[in-house]
Amino acid sequence: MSISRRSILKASALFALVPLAPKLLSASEESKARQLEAMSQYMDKAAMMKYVTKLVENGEVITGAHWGILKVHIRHGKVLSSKPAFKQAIYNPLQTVTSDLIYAKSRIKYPMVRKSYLEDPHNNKPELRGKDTWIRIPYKKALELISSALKETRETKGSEAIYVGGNGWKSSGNMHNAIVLLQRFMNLSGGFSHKIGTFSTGAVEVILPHVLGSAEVSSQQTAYPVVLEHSKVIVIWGANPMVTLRIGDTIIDGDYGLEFFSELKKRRKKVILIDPVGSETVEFFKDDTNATWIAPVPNTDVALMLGIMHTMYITNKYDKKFLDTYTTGFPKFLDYMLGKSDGVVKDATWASNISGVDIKTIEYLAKEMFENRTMIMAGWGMQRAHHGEQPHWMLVTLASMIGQIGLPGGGFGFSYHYANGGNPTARAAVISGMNLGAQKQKVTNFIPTARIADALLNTGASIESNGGKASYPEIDLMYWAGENPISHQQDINKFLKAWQKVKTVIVHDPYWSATARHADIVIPTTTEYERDDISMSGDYSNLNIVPMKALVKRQYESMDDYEVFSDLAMMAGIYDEFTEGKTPSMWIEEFYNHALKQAKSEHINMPDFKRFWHENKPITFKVPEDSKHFVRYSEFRSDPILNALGTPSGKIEITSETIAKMGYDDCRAYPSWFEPAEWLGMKDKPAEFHMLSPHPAFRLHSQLDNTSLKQKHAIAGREPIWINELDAKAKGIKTGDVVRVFNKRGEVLAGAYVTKDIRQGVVKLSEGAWYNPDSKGLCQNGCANVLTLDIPSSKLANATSVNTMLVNVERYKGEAKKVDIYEEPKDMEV
Ligand SMILES: Nc1nc2c(c(=O)[nH]1)N[C@H]1C(S)=C(S)[C@@H](COP(=O)(O)OP(=O)(O)OC[C@H]3O[C@@H](n4cnc5c(=O)[nH]c(N)nc54)[C@H](O)[C@@H]3O)O[C@H]1N2
Ligand SMILES: Nc1nc2c(c(=O)[nH]1)N[C@H]1C(S)=C(S)[C@@H](COP(=O)(O)OP(=O)(O)OC[C@H]3O[C@@H](n4cnc5c(=O)[nH]c(N)nc54)[C@H](O)[C@@H]3O)O[C@H]1N2
Ligand SMILES: [Mo]
Repeated sequence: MSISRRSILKASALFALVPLAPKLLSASEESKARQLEAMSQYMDKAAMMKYVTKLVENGEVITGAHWGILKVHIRHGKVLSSKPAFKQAIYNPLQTVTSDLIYAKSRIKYPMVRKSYLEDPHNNKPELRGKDTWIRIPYKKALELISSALKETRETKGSEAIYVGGNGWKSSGNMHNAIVLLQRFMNLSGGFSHKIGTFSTGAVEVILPHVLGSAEVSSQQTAYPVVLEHSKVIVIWGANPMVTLRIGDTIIDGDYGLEFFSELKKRRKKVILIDPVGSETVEFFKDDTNATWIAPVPNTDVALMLGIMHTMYITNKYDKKFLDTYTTGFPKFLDYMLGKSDGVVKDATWASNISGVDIKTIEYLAKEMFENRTMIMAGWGMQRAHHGEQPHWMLVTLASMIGQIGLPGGGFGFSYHYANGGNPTARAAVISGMNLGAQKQKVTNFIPTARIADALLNTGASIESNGGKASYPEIDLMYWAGENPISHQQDINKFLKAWQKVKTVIVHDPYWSATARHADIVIPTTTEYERDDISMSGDYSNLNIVPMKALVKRQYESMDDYEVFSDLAMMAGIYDEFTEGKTPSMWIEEFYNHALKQAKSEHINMPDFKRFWHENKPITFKVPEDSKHFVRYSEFRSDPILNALGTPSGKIEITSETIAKMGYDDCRAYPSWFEPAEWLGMKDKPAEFHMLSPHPAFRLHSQLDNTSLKQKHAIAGREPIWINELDAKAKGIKTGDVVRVFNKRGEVLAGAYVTKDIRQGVVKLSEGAWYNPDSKGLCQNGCANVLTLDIPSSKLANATSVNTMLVNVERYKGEAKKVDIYEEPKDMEV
C-alpha cells in the first residue's frame, strides 16, 4: 500500500517522504570506507548482492510477512511449515502457507518477453498482450530492452510519459520494498507521472482533512483498553475486523486486535453491526445475545444516518453544547436535514424507505447511541463507492450530535479494523528505510489512482480534483512492481482496452499475476523468503523490530527488485546515487542502527546489529501505561482553542466553506444523500443484484490465491459468491452450483454459496481472485473487477467506486472450464 498513508508514525516512511535526509548521505569516515569497498566489489556484483545470512539447512527461522511474525520450520534446506512466532489465541490461516508461496507452480522462472515485442519493440502488436507467446531471454537482454525503452520514452515523449503506480501491497520489509525501489529508481533517473491518492481510503483521505484537519484513517485510535473500560455500545459500521485484521501494512502485531473483539464479547458489551453482509465479524458475534446485526441496502448508509440524526433532533436527544463549542456549520446542515433547503424532510420514514432499515430500528439506534457511551468504528468499504466522501463525513456529524468525541470510549474511530489501529503505541526505537529520491522528481503530473484507465483513454484531458485540476499526460510506458493492477483496478475489460494504448509495459513479480501476463517484459522476482530484510510489526504500535532472514536460496532465475534497479541504474549512469554504494545487508544494518541510536539516547535496551541478526529474535518494546489510556481528541475537547484542529475554523466542519467554493454538484458544502449511479432503489435497474466486493478472508487481495488456502474455501473450484437463500431459490441456485455473474461490463463464473447471512438482493464476491478469462473474456474464476463500475466517487476525491454496482446472477448452463491460472502460461518458449 502506498507509503503516504500509514507511515506517518514511522521514521522509515518519514524518510521516504522528505528529500534525502542529509544524515544518510554525509557518511561517516567509516561508512565511506565501506562504501568504497563495496563499490570496488562492483565488478564482482554477484558477490556484492549476496546474502549476509548463512541459510539454515535444518531448524527454525524467524521472519515476518504482512500476516504476522512467523516461525518457519526448515528441513534439508526446504521450508516445511510455518506458524505464528508468538502464541496466538485466534487462528490466522494466512500464516500457514509459506512453503506454498515459495514453491508455487505459478512462479515466474526466467526473464521473459512477449514474442511480438521481441520481434519489433516499435510495432509490437499491443492487442496481443495476454495472448502472445512468451520467450525466455537472458537477464542481460531483458535489461537492455528495459533500458532502451526507458531511454527512448524519456527522449521522445518526456519523463511524464512514464507511469508508475505506487499502490501495491508488495511484500513486507523495509529493504526490498518494491514500490519504494521502483519510485526511487524512477525519480533519480528523471521522474515520472505519479498517481495521487489510494484505493484503500481514496474518498475519506480527501474529505476528512476538510472536516477534521486530518485524514483520520492513519491515526492512532482511542486505545483498545479504554474502549473495553468505558464504551457501553460499540457500533461496527461497514467493517469486518475479524478478516481485515489478519494483515498489516508492515507486519501485523500478533492478534491483539482480534483478541480485543473477543474481549468485547466476554465483557458483554452491546455490539451493533451494520453491514449488508453477515460478514465473518457478524458470524463471530452470532452467539452473543448482546449483539445485533442490521443489514441496510448497500450504499444507503448516509440516508440511514440522516434518519437517526433527525430522530435525535426531534426527540431532543442530541448535544447542542458540543455542536456549538466544537463544530461549525451545523445550522446549514440542519436546514438540509429538515428539508428547508430542498423540501425533503430526512426523517426516519424517509430513511427507512431508502435504506430498508425499519423505523423502529432507526429510533432504537438514535436512543442507544445518545444515551450510552458509544464508540462508532467504521471500516472503509462504504467509502469505496459513488459519493464515497459522504458516509464518513456524515458519521463525524452524527458523532458530533452524540457529543462524545474526545471522551474515553466515545466518538468515532476509522481504523480499528485496520492494522490494529487501537493497539497502544509502544515506547519503541524505530528503524528507518530507503528514501524515494524525490528531490530529483521533476514531473508534476498527478493522476488520481483509480482514474488510470480514464487517463489512458483521454490523453490531454483535464479533470476537476479537490478544488484543483489534474491533467492526463500521454503515457507511453508503464512500469509495475509490487502490485497487480489487472486485479485491483475496476472494470478490467475497459482497463485492458486502455492498456493497449501504451507502447511498453514492464512488470516485476514473483508470480504470473494477471498483470505479468499482460506485460511485454517480465522480470522474475524473489519472494521475501529468499532475501534478508528487516521490518517492524504494528503499523501504529511499533511493537517489535523483526529480523527477516532469508529462508531458502533464490528459486530459478529470480532476482531482488533492488538488484534489478541497481543494474538499470548502472545503465542510466546513476548507480552511485541509487545504491549509495550499499548492499542490501549494509542498508539493513543502517536501518537498524537508526533505531539503535534512538534507543541509546532514550535509554531503551537494544542489542547491537550483529547480535540482533545472529540471535534471529524479534525485539519487543514495552508499552507504557499512558499509551494504554490514549483518548483520541481528548486535547481538542479539553481546550479547542489551544488545540484547534487543522481546519480553516479550527473546529469540526459540518459545513465546509472550502468545499462550497469548489461548487461541485456531486459534493456539497455539507454531508448529504446522493443517489448512487447503480443501486437497488433506482428506477430502471440495469441489473438485479447489488454486488459488493470486499476484502478477502483467505488472501491479501490477489496474494495467496495461488496457495492451498484457495482450495479450502473455493466452491466448485472457483471463488465463492454469497447469495441470499430466497434469491437463490427464485433462481434455482444451490450451494455448489457454478453461476454466471454478469452485467454490461463483463461476466465471470463463480461458485454459489447460498446463505441467510446476506441481505436479499445483495451478493458478495470478494476482490482478488486471479483473473482467468477464456477466449471470449468470460473469467472462469470470479475476478470481481471484471464487473465493477469505473466512475469516480465525485469531483472532490476521484476515488474508486467498486462497491457501487449491479449484476445479474444465473445458474450456468454451459460447460464450466477448470480454473487453470495458478501455473505458468501455456504458450511459452523456454
Ligand atoms: N473490487 C475491489 N477492488 C479493489 C478493492 C476492493 O475492495 N474491491 N480494494 C482495493 C484496495 S484497498 C487495494 S489496497 C488494492 C490492492 O491491490 P494490489 O496491492 O495491487 O494487490 P496485491 O494482490 O497485493 O498485489 C501485489 C502484487 O505484488 C507482488 N509482489 C509481492 N512481493 C513482491 C516483491 O517483493 N516484488 C515484486 N516486484 N512484486 C511483489 C504480488 O505477487 C502481487 O502480484 O486493491 C483495490 N481493489
Ligand atoms: N484478510 C485481509 N485483510 C485485509 C486485506 C485483505 O486483502 N485481506 N486488505 C487490507 C487493505 S489494503 C485494506 S484497504 C483494508 C480494507 O478494509 P475495509 O475497506 O474496511 O474492508 P472491506 O472488506 O472492503 O469492507 C468492510 C465491510 O464493509 C462492508 N460494506 C461494503 N459496502 C457497504 C455499504 O454500502 N454499507 C455498509 N454498511 N457496509 C458496506 C462489506 O460488506 C465489508 O464487510 O483491509 C486490509 N486487511
Ligand atoms: Mo487497501
